[in-house]
Amino acid sequence: MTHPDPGWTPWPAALASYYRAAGYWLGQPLSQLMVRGAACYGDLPALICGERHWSYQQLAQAVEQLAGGLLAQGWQPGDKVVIQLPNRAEFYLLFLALLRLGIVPVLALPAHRRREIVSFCQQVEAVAYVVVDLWQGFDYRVLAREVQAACPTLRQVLVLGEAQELTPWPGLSSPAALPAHPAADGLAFFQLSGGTTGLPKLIPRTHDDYYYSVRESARLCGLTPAQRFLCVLPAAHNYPLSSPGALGLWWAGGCVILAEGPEPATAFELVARHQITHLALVPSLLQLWLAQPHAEAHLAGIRLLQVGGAPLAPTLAQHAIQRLPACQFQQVFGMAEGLVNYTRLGDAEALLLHTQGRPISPDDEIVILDDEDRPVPVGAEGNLLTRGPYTIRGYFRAPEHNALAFTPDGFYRTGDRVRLRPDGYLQVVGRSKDQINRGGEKIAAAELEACLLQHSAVAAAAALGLPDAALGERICACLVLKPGASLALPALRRFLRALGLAEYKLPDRLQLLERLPLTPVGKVHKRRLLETLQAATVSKD
Ligand code: OOB
Repeated sequence: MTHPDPGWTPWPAALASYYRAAGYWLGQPLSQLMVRGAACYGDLPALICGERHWSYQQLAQAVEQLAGGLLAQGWQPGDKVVIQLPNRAEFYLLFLALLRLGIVPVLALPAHRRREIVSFCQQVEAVAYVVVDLWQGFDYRVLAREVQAACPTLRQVLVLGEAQELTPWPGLSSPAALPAHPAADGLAFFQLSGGTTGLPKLIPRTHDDYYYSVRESARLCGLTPAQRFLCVLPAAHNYPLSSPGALGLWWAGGCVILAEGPEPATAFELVARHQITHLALVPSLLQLWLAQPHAEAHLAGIRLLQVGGAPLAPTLAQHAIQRLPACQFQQVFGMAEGLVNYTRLGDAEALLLHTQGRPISPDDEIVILDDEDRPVPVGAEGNLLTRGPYTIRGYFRAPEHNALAFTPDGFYRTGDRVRLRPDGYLQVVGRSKDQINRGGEKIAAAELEACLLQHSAVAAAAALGLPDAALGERICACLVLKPGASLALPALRRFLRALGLAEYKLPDRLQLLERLPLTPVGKVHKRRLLETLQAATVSKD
């Protein structure tokens, strides 16, 4: 019998056996996390969302019942479903129920819009799309109708809240008829890549690989049932989901408290009300939070403060360590494709300030190469490549891109420029990939450029990340207009919004130019462009 191409690349059999023999892959699906949670931690608090509370026992039961409800609606193991929910308990309930059923979710972010969602639905041939009715002034049902019109495979749009003519959130059903847990070496769900290409790529994660990263992250972060984690970043993102994130907390017996967003006033209130001990922030949020009046009083109960997702200035790290002396500070340098690095609890201050930690696993293979793929001397700067027990071997259904993003022997080209110190710690010094990191949110320059070029006034376009004191980087659209055409930033943003591009990808600044500088091979010379813009800004100041 021939098997249809699953669209994703498993690890070679010999390596898979090794990861199993080494105890990294336990052969348990992620859905066991809740079964184990109920057995080990029963009545301890597991999840709080607004006024609603779940113990481990209750959460496990709610997941099983929701899974029953989904089955009753005709959802089946192997189906692919795009889920886009804000930080509400239903996100976790649904995610865990889908894992339990072997239904494969794509974890979209609330900020995504038509362009991204249609692309996800089409790539996986999703049979369902799950949204909230309204959130932050945006009506996801309107988006859902547009998505439905563009995606013939979608049979159902499930709505949390007022469903109108769409399908309401399923009732809970007896779990008696649930199928067996899914196979641990199979596809569990899709994370999203920050991307470097015109369309966002999907990251296939298996139960075995993800569960390993969750357990080890929880262990090396010293998590215990006493830990109370406030999730302020989008819950679907790899960092607050698994590094160690909500899943790590549930492995360790702690409690996850959901915040709908990262605004300091609401977050501080939740920190106090729920005696939060653990936070995972991006550097721009850390800076914003520390700048609030009485920040150290609000954060005095925090025992573990993680910062990652974007470059962190050592001065800001030092500031945090000084102002929160009772707290363990940790840098996290990770990627949805797999590899996650942490500084370790108890590391010397120099390591906490000046490195982005070291990998989770002794079998995370790290290679630093120059631009000709030759190894650099120890401690020298180069391109980070990695391979290991929880780093993917290829994006979903993307053979051409995979040939560029992975070496023939399976190393992932992260696009990050780093130094590997003799002690195994990494320092991120920059990136070679054409991506903008705006406060931890990743924007593929090529995707934005493809959208810019669709505007009738635009002859040539380049998207750049300009250094920014608050966000790390801001997006600048550098455009050459067609003769006689004119375009201003508000109109450009409106145009891109109408194309269905997520708000965080819209340019913060528009720079009109006579021409774009080119490299000898005719590509836009982004480094030169950046230098020109920075020089112009400095001379204006
Ligand atoms: C996390 O994951 P992604 O997939 O949103 O972004 C990954 C990229 C990295 O390749 C790197 O360019 C950048 O984000 N990055 C950092 C960083 N952490 C991530 N750059 C400098 N310093 C850091 N500490 O961002 C992510 C996933 C899991 C855990 C933490 C972050």
